[in-house]
Amino acid sequence: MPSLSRVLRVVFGALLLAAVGVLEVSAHANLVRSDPPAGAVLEKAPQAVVLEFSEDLDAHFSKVKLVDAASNVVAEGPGAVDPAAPRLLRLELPSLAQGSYSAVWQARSAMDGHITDGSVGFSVGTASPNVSLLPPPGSPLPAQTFPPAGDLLFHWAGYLAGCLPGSRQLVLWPVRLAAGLP
Ligand SMILES: [Cu+2]
Repeated sequence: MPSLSRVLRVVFGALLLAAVGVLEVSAHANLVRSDPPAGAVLEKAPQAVVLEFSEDLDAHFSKVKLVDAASNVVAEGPGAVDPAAPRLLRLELPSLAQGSYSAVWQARSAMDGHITDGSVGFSVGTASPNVSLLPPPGSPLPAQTFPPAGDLLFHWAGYLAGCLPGSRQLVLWPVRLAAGLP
């Protein structure tokens, strides 16, 4: 039977992995807000899409385009990151006909270079029958859902191994703990 201290070590190692994983996810440029908001049905066509992220963007590798319900590109982008507010990515729009649209974005964190992507759907006029691009009401934004645990661990290990000097020991530490090694 495994000793209590061995069990505690395994639990502690797992908690450490989870905690660092959460910190790492929060270090991505995640979408926190948009104008128009996801799923909005607007009477009046917006003149721009503004996306707000959880951290500063790398202006050279962050982009957004607008597509209609048939996936035709309506505004090519790439949009612009405001130097005075580097968490904002803005796309100026042509005048939009009634229908459903999706702002498809890709953001690169200026902090750690990680890339995130997603889309924000909205409609102009009455909600069109072709609403497949819109998330159902109440559903979480893709950017706000938690990535699969496997991704998380891989990402976390890669981040530590790649970004931090001397991090190999830190990466292996929970594993060694769990195995009961010194
Ligand atoms: Cu990251």
